[in-house]
Amino acid sequence: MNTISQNLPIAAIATPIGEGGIAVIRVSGRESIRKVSGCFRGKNLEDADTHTVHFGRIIKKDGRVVDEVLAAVFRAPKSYTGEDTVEVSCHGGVLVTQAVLETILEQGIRAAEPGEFTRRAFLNGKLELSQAEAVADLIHAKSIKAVDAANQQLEGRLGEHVKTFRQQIIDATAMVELELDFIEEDVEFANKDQLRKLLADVSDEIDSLLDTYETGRLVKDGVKTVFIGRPNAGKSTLLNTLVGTDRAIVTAIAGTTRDTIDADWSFDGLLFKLIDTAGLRETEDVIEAEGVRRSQQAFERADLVVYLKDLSLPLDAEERKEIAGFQKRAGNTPFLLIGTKLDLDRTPESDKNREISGTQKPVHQEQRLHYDLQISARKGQNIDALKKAMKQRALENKDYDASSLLVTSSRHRDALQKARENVQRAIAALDQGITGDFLSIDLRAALKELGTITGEITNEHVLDSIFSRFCIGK
Ligand SMILES: Nc1nc2c(ncn2[C@@H]2O[C@H](COP(=O)(O)OP(=O)(O)OP(=O)(O)O)[C@@H](O)[C@H]2O)c(=O)[nH]1
Ligand SMILES: [Mg+2]
Repeated sequence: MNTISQNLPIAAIATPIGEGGIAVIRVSGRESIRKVSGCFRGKNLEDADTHTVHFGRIIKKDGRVVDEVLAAVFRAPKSYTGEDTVEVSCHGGVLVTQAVLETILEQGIRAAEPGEFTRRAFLNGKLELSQAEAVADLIHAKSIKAVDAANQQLEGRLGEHVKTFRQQIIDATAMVELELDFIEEDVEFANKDQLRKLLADVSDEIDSLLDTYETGRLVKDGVKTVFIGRPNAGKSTLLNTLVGTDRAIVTAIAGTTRDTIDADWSFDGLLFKLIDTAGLRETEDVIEAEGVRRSQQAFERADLVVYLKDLSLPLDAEERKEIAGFQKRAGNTPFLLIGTKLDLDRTPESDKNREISGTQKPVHQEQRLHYDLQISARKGQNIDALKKAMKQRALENKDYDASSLLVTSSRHRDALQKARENVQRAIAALDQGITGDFLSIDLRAALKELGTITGEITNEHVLDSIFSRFCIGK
């Protein structure tokens, strides 16, 4: 006998809708094996052992054959959901799969909601909430690094960390509350120094986990990388070079790109969401002006800014100011200053102009600009170095690999931050000699926050929002 209480059976197509070799229909819940048997001609599935596969036919009530299938039987609690489960593999056509599902539903089984199988797995204790979320992350992963991060979480490593923190706080709470119980007798059980150290350690550990969020977010969602610069600097050419297709229009006419253009590009397992923008200049043209406004907007939202400067043109004072302005406004956002068109000569004409202008010294001004790299997209010069620099700068040389545990979800980050705030409040209370009952309130609040990560503490609203991200059949 298993201890899992089984819900009414649900069914859904678990594979993408389309033409393929096979499609899988998943059925889970109380009496799901008996109910599927009702439309399965072959071995009686009710007699089948767990984890066995059986050939047979799905038949309508009137005896008409719908498809030849394989039915895999998993008995509770040893299944994904923890409930009795049948997975029916049928031929992978759109209509035939639908017909098999409908025939199964006619046996008194309900169509599943998005993520309902995983939700049941969570409710039945097969997965913690952070692991269930990792399943969605894994499915939606758009880069190998995102797959690695999701796998770490799926293995339960985040949950383990959080459980350690919880245990430490439970120990601290116990110390505080024991003292409260004997308050009348004026006994001091909790060694204040020991308690303080315990809490300070937890706070530090939560901090180091929180530190991984910035990297985690970039790994999971991709690095929003904006190319900005003057018209004709070679922004669109660089975007096309990286993605390997003519995604953006390139012409010798300044002001070619009017709207921002997005393209996904992966390098070394990391996803970059490249954004090509309209070249920055004052313009009377209403459409171009709107484009320039959008360039600025893209800049504001970027995780990585790449400013492109055409090396074949002189650097005027205005652009120098503009670059400095962008660098300043970028603040902590990584910034790369890239010289383009390295294959072209820096025209003597432009140097001459500079001397003639007289307001500046006749030195080659560009030498005074510190370029991170000088490239030629046309000749492929330094493009590999640029790719590496982009990755390095985006992750700010953070030391992490496939086995690193990263906090990738803002829900988890928020809970960790709140937990840390509560722990710090408790430390402050301790330092101020505030009584134990207040301390205990802060510590219990911290415990509650941590409990929301693993799902020990949750509510329907949170679960609905998490599982709505899933596909039907997962
Ligand atoms: N020689 C040379 N020409 C380049 C290079 N990169 C771009 N160009 C040329 O420079 C011109 C402008 O390139 P684009 O990529 O359209 O420049 P952009 O920055 O997107 O320009 P806007 O969209 O107008 O802001 C085109 O004629 C390109 O062929 C390069 O590395 N070397
Ligand atoms: Mg362009």
